[in-house]
Amino acid sequence: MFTKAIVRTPCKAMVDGLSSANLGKPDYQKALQQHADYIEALKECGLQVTVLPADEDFPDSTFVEDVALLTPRCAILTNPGAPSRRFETRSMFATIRKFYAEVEVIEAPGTVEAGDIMMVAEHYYIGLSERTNRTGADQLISILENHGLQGSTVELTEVLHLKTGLGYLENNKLLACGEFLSKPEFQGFHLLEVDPDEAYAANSVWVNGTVLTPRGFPKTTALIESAGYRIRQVDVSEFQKLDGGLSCLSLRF
Ligand code: CIR
Repeated sequence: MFTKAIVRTPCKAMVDGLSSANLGKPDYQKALQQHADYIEALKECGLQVTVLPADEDFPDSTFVEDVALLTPRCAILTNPGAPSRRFETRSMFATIRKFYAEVEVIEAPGTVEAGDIMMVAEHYYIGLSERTNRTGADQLISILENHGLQGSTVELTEVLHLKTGLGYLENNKLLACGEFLSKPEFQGFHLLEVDPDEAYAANSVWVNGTVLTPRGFPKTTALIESAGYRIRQVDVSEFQKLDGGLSCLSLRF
């Protein structure tokens, strides 16, 4: 069970965030409203939410998930592979120190963005992507092992981050789309196959028994419901325009 979450209010500069989505620029006022509802959804799932102020220096800084990995045993500050996001970690360090006595750090030339990391109990799957390199993944695995946890890497070819196409819903159930459906490392899971038309909804998030899903993806919502989960839909259309999914908007721990 998670008890806490960290989020960051989107900044006005988000309209200039990184994107390959071709869905147009986000509407900032709408993004603020959607972000407020996202916070409400986390609270409904029983989490105490720390809301960090908008940081205009970093257009993508609302996607806090990428800059840290918070586990039950240790906290790790990442080193984002996107140059414009690299120093988002500075202010996150101070925040994390309030919750963890020690913070481990991924160091250059290693890069890691934690959207590439999927936790399955004590095992962490790490996507090798344009943002997370082998050196970063190796550093991460050795930090995890020092804390009695394990990690392994997964090659990505089609998506931005590992969790762009995967969502672990606990109980061995894994939402998966595209390239992940056939990867050998995931064949032991009960795969819930996300329709390619609704690929964005593969990034749904289990929070204490409820699954947060993006609004507007009825087939995936029905699929998750039929697997026995309670659903809380959240409209995140303005974040989708920046390639950001539901998981990217919070650190849950
Ligand atoms: C980026 O390209 O870095 C942001 N526009 C979106 C980050 C999404 N984060 C995630 O998937 N974990």
